[in-house]
Amino acid sequence: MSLLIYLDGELVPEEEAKVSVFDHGLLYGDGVFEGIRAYDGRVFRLDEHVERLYDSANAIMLDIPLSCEEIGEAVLATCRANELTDAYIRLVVTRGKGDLGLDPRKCPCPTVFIIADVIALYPEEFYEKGLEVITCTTRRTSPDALDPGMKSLNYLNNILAKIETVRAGVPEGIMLSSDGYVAECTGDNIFLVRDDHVVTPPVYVGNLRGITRKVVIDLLAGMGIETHEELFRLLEVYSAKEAFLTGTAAEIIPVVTVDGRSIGEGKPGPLTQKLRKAFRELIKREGTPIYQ
Ligand code: PXG
Repeated sequence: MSLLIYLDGELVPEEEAKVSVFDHGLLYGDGVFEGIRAYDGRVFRLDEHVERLYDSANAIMLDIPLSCEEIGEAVLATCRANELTDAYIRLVVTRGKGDLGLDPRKCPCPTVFIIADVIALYPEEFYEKGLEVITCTTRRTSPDALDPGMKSLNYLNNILAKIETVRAGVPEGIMLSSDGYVAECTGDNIFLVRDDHVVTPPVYVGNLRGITRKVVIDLLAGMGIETHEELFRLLEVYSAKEAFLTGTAAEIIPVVTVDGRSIGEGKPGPLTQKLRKAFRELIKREGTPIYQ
C-alpha cells in the first residue's frame, strides 16, 4: 500500500513525494535527520529527537522553517495519515534546492520530509543469542573534521564501516576513533559491563549522543548502577563481563563475540537482559500519543 509522506507541509502519496536533483541534501549530504520509533500508538522520546534535530541543524547553520511544536505535530500527523500505531519514523531536513556550487546561500528553502512506515524489526534471534560483531578498519570521523554528534546526512563514514560488516557476515561493527579508542558502532552506541559499574565512551571521542544511550544510563541509575563515560580500547571490550548496543532501531541488543573473542560467558548477560525488560516496560508507559 502506498504511504503518505509529509513533504514541505503537505501529505502526499509516496509516488509523488519527490525532491529536486538540485537539492543539496542529495548533492552534498547537506542536511540533518532523525530516526524515531512509535510503540503502541505513542511516539517514544519525541521531544528529545526534535531537540537533537534542532541542535544538528543549528550546528550546520540550517534554519528549520517550522517551530519544534510544528515539527512534532507533523510527525504525529504523518503517523495518523498512515494509520500507524507502531512505526519507524524518518524525519529529514535538507538544505533544499540550490545550484551546482557548495554555497548554502543558494538554497533559500530547506526541504522537510517525514516518512512513517512499519518497522522492519531485527530478528528475534539477535536478542536471544546475541550479536557477533567485528571491529571495522574504517575509523569514525574525527570530531575535528565533522563531529559525529551532529546527525547529518553525511553517513558515508558509517556506510563504509557497514560494508565491512556485511562482507564479514555480521550485523554490526565497532568503530574506533582515529587514535584507537572505541567510539560507537555503525548505527548504535556501545556499553560494557564491568564488576560493579557500566562504561560507555564519552561523546567527545566522536559518537552520536544517542537517545537510547541516555534512556539506558537513566534506567541503570534507577537500578543503582553507575555508568562511567570513559575512554577505552579494544582490550577492555574483549575482557568485559557483558557488552550491549543501544539504538532506536536495535533498542538494547546483547553482543556475545567481538572479533571472534567471547565476551563474558559468550551469551547474553544478566544485566543486558534486565535492561531489555526495563526498556520494554518503559516504552509501554511513555510517549507522545498519536491519537487523542
Ligand atoms: N550512533 C549512530 C551513528 C547512529 O546512527 C545511534 C548511535 C543510536 O542513537 P539513538 O538516538 O537512535 O539511540 C545511531 C542511530 C537503522 C537506524 O535503521 C539507526 C539509527 C537510528 C534509527 C534507525 O539502522 N541509528
